[in-house]
Amino acid sequence: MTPVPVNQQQALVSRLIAACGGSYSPETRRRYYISGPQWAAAYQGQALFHAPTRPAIDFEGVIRKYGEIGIGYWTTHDTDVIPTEALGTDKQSEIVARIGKALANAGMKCSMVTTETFYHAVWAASPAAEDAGVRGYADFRVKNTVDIGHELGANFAVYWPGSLGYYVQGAVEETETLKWYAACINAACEHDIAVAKRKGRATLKHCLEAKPFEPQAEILLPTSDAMLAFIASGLLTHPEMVGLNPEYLHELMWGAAPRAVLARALLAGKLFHFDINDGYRLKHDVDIGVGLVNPLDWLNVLVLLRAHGFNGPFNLDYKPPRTTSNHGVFSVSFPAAVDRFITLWEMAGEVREDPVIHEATDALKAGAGVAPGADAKAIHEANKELLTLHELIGHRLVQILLGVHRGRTFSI
Ligand code: 3MF
Ligand code: MG
Ligand code: MG
Repeated sequence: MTPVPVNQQQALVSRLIAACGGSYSPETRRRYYISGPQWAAAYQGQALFHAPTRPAIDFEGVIRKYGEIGIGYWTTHDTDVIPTEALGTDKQSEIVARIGKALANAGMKCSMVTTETFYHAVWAASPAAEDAGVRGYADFRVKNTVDIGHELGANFAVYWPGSLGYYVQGAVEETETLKWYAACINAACEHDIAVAKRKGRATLKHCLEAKPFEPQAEILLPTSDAMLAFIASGLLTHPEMVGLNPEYLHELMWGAAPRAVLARALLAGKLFHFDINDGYRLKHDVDIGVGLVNPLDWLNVLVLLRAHGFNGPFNLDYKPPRTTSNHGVFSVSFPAAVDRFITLWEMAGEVREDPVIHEATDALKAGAGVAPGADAKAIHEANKELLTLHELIGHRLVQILLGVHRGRTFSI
């Protein structure tokens, strides 16, 4: 192939992504409760060891592009769009009004707002620091985010306490820090109740998001299960308003089975919101697009969620790789992530109706019909042929993922 000059590269990328096929129309994409974060599209490729590879892009640009793709909802941190020094001022109202206009022009809604409590130097000792001044400022920030959320018509507020932890052991007393953190969540919920009443709106759903490590060395609420215990600990004044925003990769990062994490959240009635992405077990937060690493596990996750009537929000919290250009972010990265999600979601519907899986599952539940008793050997002997169905179900799921159940075979 001859070299491709830079002025022809976008056209090539656009032609090849069209050649991939498998994409849905913006109208179809809008039927799913999928949200695009401001920070995901505006991510410039930087990290501790990485310089940015993409120029900055403002919220008007992100919202317009999301609208064109057919992403129905937008999410943001307070400081993704409002400079820290402008928070709570007239400048904030001005920016929020501009956001409202941009969303209306793009046919989008704001579904979720979140407070940045990890980036600014003020959070060096976490939002639940020893100093009452820091904690008072944290209360201001989460309450201000609640205000922004109601102003923009959001229904969810997310909290990722990434800086709630430490680098050196013994410097903080964990129970004290957790009580202070609970007081901050309480401040947000209590403020929400007052604002919602004044505005005649429902209160927001407040969602805690866990990540096991990074940016702190040790995190005080490292997993969704730790957060369930925190919600039920008696420290929250409104535990009914607080649930979870699990992130797929954050659970893989500590070695969990994300689907089992989600199952525990569902049983507790606390699966409120879900950050969707992909990556590798026991590695750092690579934030790869949904389905690019673990499509089979993703299929199974969506089977579980469909079985329990969880229809979203699904928040595209991933980072377009630093090899992708700004043109690529909106021509490949976001549309392809949405389309993989929709395909996996619809496939999960097929799994739920698959006659082979139905019959195998029913047979396993019917068992051999031996009377319950104390004879372990007899029980196993009676059931042992049926148990092969576990592997058969696994095979069938892979067939569905690969399209083999529709007759796709290879002959060589
Ligand atoms: C970090 C995250 C965060 C949270 C966000 C929402 C930057 O790994 O996942 O995204 O999702 O702060 O509260
Ligand atoms: Mg993450
Ligand atoms: Mg996240």
